[in-house]
Amino acid sequence: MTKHITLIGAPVQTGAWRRGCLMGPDALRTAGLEAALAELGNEVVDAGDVAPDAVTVPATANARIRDLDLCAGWVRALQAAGDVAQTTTPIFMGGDHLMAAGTVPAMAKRAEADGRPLFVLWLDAHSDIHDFSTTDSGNLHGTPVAYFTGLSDFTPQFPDLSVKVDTANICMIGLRSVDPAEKAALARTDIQVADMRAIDEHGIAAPLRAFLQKVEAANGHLHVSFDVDFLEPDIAPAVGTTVPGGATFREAHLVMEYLHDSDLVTSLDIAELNPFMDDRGKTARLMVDFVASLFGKAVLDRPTRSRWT
Ligand code: 6HN
Ligand code: MN
Ligand code: MN
Ligand code: MN
Repeated sequence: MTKHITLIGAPVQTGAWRRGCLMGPDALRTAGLEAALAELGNEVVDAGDVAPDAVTVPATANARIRDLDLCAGWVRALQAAGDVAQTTTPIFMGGDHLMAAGTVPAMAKRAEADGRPLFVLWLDAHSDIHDFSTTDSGNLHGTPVAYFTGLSDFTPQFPDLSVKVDTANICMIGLRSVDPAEKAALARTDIQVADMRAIDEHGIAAPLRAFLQKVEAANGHLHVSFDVDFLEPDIAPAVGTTVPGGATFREAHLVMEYLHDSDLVTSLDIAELNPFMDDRGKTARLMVDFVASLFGKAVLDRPTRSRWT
């Protein structure tokens, strides 16, 4: 079925310590994202890049937090940018993972307007569930989950959220670097977590299948937030926060195929791509390949939903 896809560039890099994620959207364009999706029969529009709002916000008690004004400007601008994609499938081309503090609330609002709950699949080495007081690094890409779930208060620096994501609707796959405060925060929630150990023991399909069945049963919207560091650094070096022992090509590819076959995905983030760290564009090209698989590139056609029910 033809999907109407809107590409939205989110060149935010102030959430990360290493600079370079601002080139992420252009690297994905250069690697041919639009053509790869169009070739599969999708209608694709590149809406260009979002720019951050110019805002000055009050300082937080934690003096380590970096680039707070610019980060707050990005969160505001990306929440508003989600509105342009009301009836299409947006692909938000990041940008560091702070982007999700903008994109996920926008998609939650959209789902609510549709009378449906939003589910979030978080593919990442990290849980990104710090808040303004617990972050040691001061890098705000480590905080979006605590914000969009309402687990911590981020006001008045970030907008007050009218719609929050229910923690029961979140599944994190690929975790292998979780700070102590994040571990404690996760333990207090019902977020489903499949860390790398669980994947080694049971495979990557089992937790994904269980989650997709929940999304389906609830008739939910599904937002996928794909942090490049979910992947093994050997195959995806273009990321500032590499952690060894990530998802293999085969594992990540299977996730993409399941997501496609489920026909449940309503929006996608591509986060943390830092082209400055890439090896002849190989990570950008790999991400294009994965996104193409999510949107229908397959060796053999399988009936929709056949792989996970
Ligand atoms: N990401 N937990 C570390 C921190 O600095 O708070 C790493 C965060 C990584 C964020 O990968 O999107
Ligand atoms: Mn640009
Ligand atoms: Mn992340
Ligand atoms: Mn990460």
